Amino acid sequence: MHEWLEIADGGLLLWLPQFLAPAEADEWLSWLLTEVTWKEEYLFGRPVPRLVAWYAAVGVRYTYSRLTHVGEGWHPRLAELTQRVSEVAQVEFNSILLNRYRNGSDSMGMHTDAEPELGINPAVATLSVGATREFRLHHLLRKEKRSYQLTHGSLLIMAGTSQHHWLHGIPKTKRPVGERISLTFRRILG
Ligand SMILES: O=C(O)CCC(=O)C(=O)O
Ligand SMILES: [Mn+2]
Repeated sequence: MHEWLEIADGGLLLWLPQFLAPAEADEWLSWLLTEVTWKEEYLFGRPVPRLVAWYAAVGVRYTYSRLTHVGEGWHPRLAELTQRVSEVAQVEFNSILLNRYRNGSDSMGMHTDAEPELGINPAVATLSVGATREFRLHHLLRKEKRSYQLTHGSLLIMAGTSQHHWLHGIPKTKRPVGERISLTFRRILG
């Protein structure tokens, strides 16, 4: 099966740079740009530096950074993609948080995905399409760092104890970059 990489303190990573073939990734990028209703999200009265969207079964709720998303149902294409990613991760994902980084000024600060509704050692899978952006992982206590270039069509899965010991995020860049969309798959416990 797939080769998971062990990182400090029981974290696990699976990196599949070509999860989607280039043509399939191109098709997803244009579909997501046109079919998804992208929203601005506000945190403490200020817009976060990216656009977001959320898909899950009706009524599934996810709260992060004091924002609650409630599922309004699946698009069949996204349900099918979730199934594909779930098979690789060996986890039944039931939601997707999508992030759209319009340019190098859009970003996501270092954080953990450790919300209680994800359970103790959640797997979180990130599928990327569009421009390549850096994904950073910093150990919370050690000086250890890791960095992945999340390329068009790539899949990165964090599992094991990753969310207890490692922060992750997408830094801003001054390099001119086009749009990137990440689809982050999670299992919200009922
Ligand atoms: O865009 C990414 O690759 C990271 C997204 C992320 O960490 C999140 O949505 O929690
Ligand atoms: Mn995250």
